[in-house]
Amino acid sequence: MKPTTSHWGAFSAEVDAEGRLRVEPHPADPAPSPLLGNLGAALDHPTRVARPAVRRGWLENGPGPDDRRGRDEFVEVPWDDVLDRLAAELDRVRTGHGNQAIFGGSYGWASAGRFHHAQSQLHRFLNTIGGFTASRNSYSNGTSSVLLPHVVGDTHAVLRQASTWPTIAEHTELIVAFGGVPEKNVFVTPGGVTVHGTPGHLTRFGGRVALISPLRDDVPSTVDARWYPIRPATDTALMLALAHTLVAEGLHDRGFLDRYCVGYPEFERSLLDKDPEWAAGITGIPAADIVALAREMAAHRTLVTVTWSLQRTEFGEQPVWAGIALAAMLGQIGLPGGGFGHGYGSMGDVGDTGPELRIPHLPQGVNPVGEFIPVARIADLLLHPGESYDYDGEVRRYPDTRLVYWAGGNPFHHHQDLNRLRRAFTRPDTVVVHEPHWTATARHADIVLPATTALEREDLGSGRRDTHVVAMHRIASPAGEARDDYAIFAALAARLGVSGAFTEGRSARQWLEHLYRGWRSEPAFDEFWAAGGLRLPPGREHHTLFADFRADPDAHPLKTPSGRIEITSATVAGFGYPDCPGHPVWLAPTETGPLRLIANQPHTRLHSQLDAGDTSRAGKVAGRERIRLNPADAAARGITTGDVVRVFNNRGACLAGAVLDDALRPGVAQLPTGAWFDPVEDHAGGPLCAHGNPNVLTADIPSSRLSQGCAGQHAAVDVERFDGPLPEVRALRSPIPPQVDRPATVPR
Ligand code: PGD
Repeated sequence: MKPTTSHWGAFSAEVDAEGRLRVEPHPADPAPSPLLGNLGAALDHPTRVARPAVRRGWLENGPGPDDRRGRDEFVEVPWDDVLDRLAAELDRVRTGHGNQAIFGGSYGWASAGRFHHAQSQLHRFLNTIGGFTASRNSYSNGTSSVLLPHVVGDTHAVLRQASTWPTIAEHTELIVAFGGVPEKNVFVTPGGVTVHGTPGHLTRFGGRVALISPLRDDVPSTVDARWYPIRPATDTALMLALAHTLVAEGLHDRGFLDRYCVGYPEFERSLLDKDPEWAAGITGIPAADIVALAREMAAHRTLVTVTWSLQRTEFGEQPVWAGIALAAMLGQIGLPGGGFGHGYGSMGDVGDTGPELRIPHLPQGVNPVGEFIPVARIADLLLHPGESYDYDGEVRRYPDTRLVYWAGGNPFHHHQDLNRLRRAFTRPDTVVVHEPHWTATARHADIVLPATTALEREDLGSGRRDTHVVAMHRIASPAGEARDDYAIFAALAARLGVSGAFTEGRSARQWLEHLYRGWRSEPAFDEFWAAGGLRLPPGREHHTLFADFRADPDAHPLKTPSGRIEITSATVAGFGYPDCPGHPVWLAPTETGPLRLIANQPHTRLHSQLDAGDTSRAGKVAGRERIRLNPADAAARGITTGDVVRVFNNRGACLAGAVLDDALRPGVAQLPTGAWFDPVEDHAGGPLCAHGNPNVLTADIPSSRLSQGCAGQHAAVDVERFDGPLPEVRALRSPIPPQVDRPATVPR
């Protein structure tokens, strides 16, 4: 058994005599992730891209816009040939159109491993050939990361210096959890997590939890929570009514608001008519419960937390900003275990206790092209070159994109309104994808280069707040002709005359040694490697910026224009965005429908990764992604558990396998993200995903003009039983026929 790690945990593994992967969790891990069960599919699975492949239309007609992308067949091409063609195409685009015509944002989670991190490799390579148009922010918390600097001056302080779970256990009496603290997500931290402490902390928490979510299981079953089954996308209305009650009953902390905040009076004036009866009509939470909760919050050490999913919606700034305003009114910001938290249960490292150390990483160089897009505007970038849009007080323009290069991400999983994204992907001249698997993104590319998985290469692995740095050993040899992203870029760099700048003359193993030595001298690299990693010194309790601010706001001002918490921001007000005015407001979702779909993170895989793995497949119903429905909504539609249903709206439709569950409030359906998009070309009822990807239903709209963040968490939909002939799920097979005659060379 050899050590390695993944975004969902460290483990040892080996391939047994029958070619099966045997996995043992890291001995220090008290709660190994169920996602380890998916790893078998990372080996020689039929969905692995075995050899470089080029779309027939691109091979025959050359680069150019093409609506056959995603529909055309692929031809396998030898490595040298495909690399020659790709190098020539990169050169054509950069010399003919300029480097900003290359979109290399390439958003995505890729795999654990600091050196072979796919985006870092791509960005370093593109920087050595003159740069690229980048993307900014994330699909995870891209709305908050633009808003928070205006409100508290710092994103890091909120996301990475929250009270730790041990502090919460000691001090917090009440957690008011907007979006809950979903256990499924705490197994994951980008880069790796060796000791999963959060599940145990959650189970042991002895205080009270108010769970505010349409889903009862948004806290672990071991937590004794009081469930407030709120209508989706109405949390801000509830927060405003809680704030209204605090004012009406004189329970707000005037001293804190005067000393540490600006813009409270304007906000308070806006609360006048936001009483609990008003909110009850919007949220579905009885007025008496709202009043009682507000009183309880004022009487105890209270942590107001908001999950990242709440900001992944239209007007997603509002619940975050209103949550901060509410916590400020309670006057507990900066006290241990009190105040505001963001992302508990959204990711493993929020509230975790590991050290906050900078671990080695691959330098990416400098991008000479200044262009970027907010990450979730990818379809607009391709569909609307030259058009202007608002972003955080600026008016920007989309550059003209000729070549899209993706490594380590799956936009045909992560983006909204996939039918629109398909249209957007017809526009560029060339789409290049490095992928271990035939994902939907690979199937929408012109050039698909087979990448190794983390099991097939050596690396250094560690995540934020990880307790260990893992010496990631090679567990298996590469599937088919897969190559490391590094090897692919090194070969392209050689063709483009920038080999030295890209590789600095190092092999992959030499890079690992180089990065490690630049980070620490003891133990020596060989010793570290032989030991399988090293345990990092324990971290101290996070130093919280808000504690210093509370102690002396003049000596430790926030980085906002006023140095204070901006409950009203003159800067944001000055932008004049109706969808994100100068202080938190209630804005009703623009789309309504018979059911509100929650398209949240799956508990059977990380995003779309390893959807063909055992844990992921075991969670499916009738081979499709599982949709949960409240029994009353199902009964009204004649649906029972195990039925295949069609989930639809005016953007698209998908099939899913129904499960009835009263853990959902009526009127709500839940279909997690990540089933590999499987479009049925000629379905009579319009475009249909046979497999259950909810992003055919979500709208490609930004959270607001301020942040342009992803709003994919919700969609207005309806559901009906599907009695027609069932289209087969083809996404978990290879698109290349097994016995195809592979040409040794392809005529040019
Ligand atoms: P992954 O499935 O992790 O999804 O979107 P993201 O694109 O990150 O994709 C990573 C891809 O990288 C996989 O296909 C994997 O095979 C590939 N890969 C892994 N290792 C390597 C490697 O070493 N080299 C190469 N070349 N490829 C590799 C996630 C995104 O989805 C996120 S972060 C969030 S938070 C969003 N959440 C939602 C949501 O809540 N609701 C909706 N509707 N949509 C969302 N989309 C977003």
